[in-house]
Formats: sequence, C-alpha cells, structure tokens
Amino acid sequence: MLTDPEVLASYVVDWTGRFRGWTDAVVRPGSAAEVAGVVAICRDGGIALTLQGGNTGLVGGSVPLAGEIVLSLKRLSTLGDVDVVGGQVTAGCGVTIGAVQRAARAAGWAYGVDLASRDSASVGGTIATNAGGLRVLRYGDTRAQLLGVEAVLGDGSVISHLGGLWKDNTGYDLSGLLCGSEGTLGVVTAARLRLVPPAPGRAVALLAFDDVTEAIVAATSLRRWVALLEAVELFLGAGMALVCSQFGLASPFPAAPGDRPYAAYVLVEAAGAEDSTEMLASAVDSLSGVRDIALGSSGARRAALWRYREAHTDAIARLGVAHKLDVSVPLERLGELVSRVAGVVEASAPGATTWLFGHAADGNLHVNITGADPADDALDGAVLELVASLGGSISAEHGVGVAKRRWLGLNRSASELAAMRAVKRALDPAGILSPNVLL
Ligand code: 2HG
Ligand code: ZN
Repeated sequence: MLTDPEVLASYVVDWTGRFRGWTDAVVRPGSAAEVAGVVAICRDGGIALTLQGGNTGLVGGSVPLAGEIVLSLKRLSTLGDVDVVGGQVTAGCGVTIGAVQRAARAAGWAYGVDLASRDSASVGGTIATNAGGLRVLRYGDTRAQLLGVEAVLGDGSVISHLGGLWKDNTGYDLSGLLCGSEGTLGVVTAARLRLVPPAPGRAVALLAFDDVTEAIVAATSLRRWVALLEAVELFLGAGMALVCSQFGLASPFPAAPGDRPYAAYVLVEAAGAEDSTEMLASAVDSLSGVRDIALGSSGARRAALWRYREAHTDAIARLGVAHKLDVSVPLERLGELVSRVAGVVEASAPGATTWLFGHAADGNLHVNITGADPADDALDGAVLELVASLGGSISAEHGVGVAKRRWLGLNRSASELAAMRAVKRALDPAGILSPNVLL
C-alpha cells in the first residue's frame, strides 16, 4: 500500500490531464487472492475503489475523483506459456498489450488487438473498456479475443473460466459482460486470450487526397476491395502538419513550392501469409481522388508511415488539455459527421480547434478539441448530440468513463439503463467498484 503523497500524485490524474482526483492510498495486490482480500475488506467497510491498470485511458475511468482508494493492478503481470496448438495464452491483468504481442509472435502467433499505447496499456484495462484500436476491422475488439476471464466480483466472490474452450455454450457469457463494464462489476485479474495467425506479408499505403469526401469514400469502399485488410485510418491535412511540426518529421509527399497541402490522408494496411504489396497497390490504384501514394513493406518503412497517424494523440497533447470524444457513426453518415462537427464545435466554443482522425473503416472518429476550457462540458454535449442525431455511438472504443456519463441516455433507453443497474446491484451490491463511471 502506497501512502506517500508524492508517490500518489501520478495515480490521481489521467493521461489527458483533464480528470484529476485525490486519494489517501494506492493498494497494489500481487495476486488474485490478494485482490479478493482487498475487495472483501472494502465490501465490509463500504470503502470505494477505483481500478487502475496502465492509466492510459482517455475518459477519466481510472481516476479517484471522489477520494476512492486506488486499486492498481499492474503487479498481476504473469504471462503464461502460449498454447501453440490452440493459439491462446493466459495473461495477468497487468501484462501490457505489447508483451502479449511479443510472446504471441515468438510462438508463431499474433495478438489481434493493437493500439498506440501498446507498451503501457494493460490487458485488464483493455478488457475493462473493451478497447478497439487499429485492427478491429479484421480481428474484432477486445471482447472478440476473450475465451474467458478470472475475476473478483464486487461481492467478493471469485469466478475463474480460463479453460480456453472455443465452443462453450453453458449459459451467460460472464467474460463478455465484464468486458466493457469499466470496472463497475468486478476486477478482472487474468484472461484467456485467443491468438490469431501471424500475417508476415505486410504492406502499408498512405494515400493523399485533395478532397475529404473522396478520402472517406475511398476509406469506406476499401472494406470491399482488399481481402486481407488489416487497418484503414483517416486523418486530415492539419493533423499531418501538426505531427510533422511537433516531431520534426519530413512530409511523406514533399510539395513543390506554392502547392497546397493535401486535405486528407488514408492509411491502409494489408497483411497475409505472402507479400501483400502488389495486391494493395492494385486495390488503391482503383480508387478515385488519390493524388499521391507512399507505399512501404519493410518494417522500418511501415513504421515511418504509421507514425504520421499514431503520433496524433501525442502531438495534440503538446497543445494542452484536449477534449477527447471518441465516437462512431454508420459508415454512410461518416462524411456528414466530418463536415458538420467543426461547425458544432465553433458554435459552442468559438476559437477552439477541432482535430479529426480515426479508424475510418469502422466509422470511428476521434474528435479532439484544443483551445477550449477543459471544464466546458456543454461542448462535449454539443458534439455528442450531433453524433447521436446521426445514429452514432458516443463511445466507440474508449468507454464512457467519467467523461461521457451524463450523455449515456443519448444511446441507451431507460429500460437498458435499468437492466444495467440491476446487473450492477447484483454483482456489486455494496456499490464499491468504480463508483464514478458509466452509470
Ligand atoms: C487512437 O486511435 C486512440 O489513436 C487515441 O484511440 C485517440 O487520442 C485519441 O483521441
Ligand atoms: Zn482509436
């Protein structure tokens, strides 16, 4: 248990700096049995806990806003041997996504979840939020990787379902229920994760467009064209310029003097057992509106092209505390969202800057806003109402957390919310787990 105020400081603020709380103690159990012990004490004493993994979340879900004790789960970092035949592995909740990826690779497999924060984000945190990331298109979200979990429920009971059966229709899918529950029902202490076949023949294409609508049409139509599509990402000219200036990167498409910068970029990755470069090149050739293409298949070249997209979060963070609204809309409404959202932001927070990027083929856009008051919740509401009016979700992959709790009713009916509250009461009767988030 940590109580030194200087040590506690990093546990009470989230990655964005927008959500800050306070605590008297951080408890760091080293085993599932110790987690169960902590939960039992807190249940009996009515002591609230905020769960924390890698603390890379973007919706304030891991912050002790009302002085809860922080339950840090990083020490549960045992990674089992990969089952090479079955293609699965058991990971403690504190294992990082990067470590799972490396272990899978070393055993001739791969892990389907990937995200920019891979070396800090933990298995438990990605389960709590049902994290998506860069490869949802092909492999699904975190829930789709779960073969089972071990967890301590809010009432102190322990469930363990780590046998790794592919087919197992024996009632409620408790792992699926805990996944995305944002720490409100139980503490996931370990998970059995399915692995996917490795796809070493990789190619990345960065496409430049003069017209944002054409970029969106290209990004969405690629879903049909490229059989082995691994990722399709969208970002805009302003984001590219920001990333290049913040990190001193050269533009991938050196412009002639006087040329206008491109309006939008689509990054596409294809991967298969064999080299996918030609297949990707011919697929992107058939797209209209492409003004320039940078193609790469070597590891270094692919990483360099990905950097323009992945560095958006860090580049924006350098501008100050951002509002981060992670939303999704039906694919046919994505163009409308992109064209309307900056106007909605300007009307609500004049002078603020809107940055748009995201997982285009999933209909998932990250609306980041800088230059606005971090406490301006009305701004968040204006954007989320636009999204809901387009038939979209106010939380595509980051979770509801503290940030979007007020607006959950935009997506969920009164009956759905009542059902969720009933589940919460059943599994966490004392209401001690993550009391500030979700419901
Ligand atoms: C990404 O796709 C992450 O890079 C972070 O989901 C998004 O910074 C963000 O808003
Ligand atoms: Zn994302």
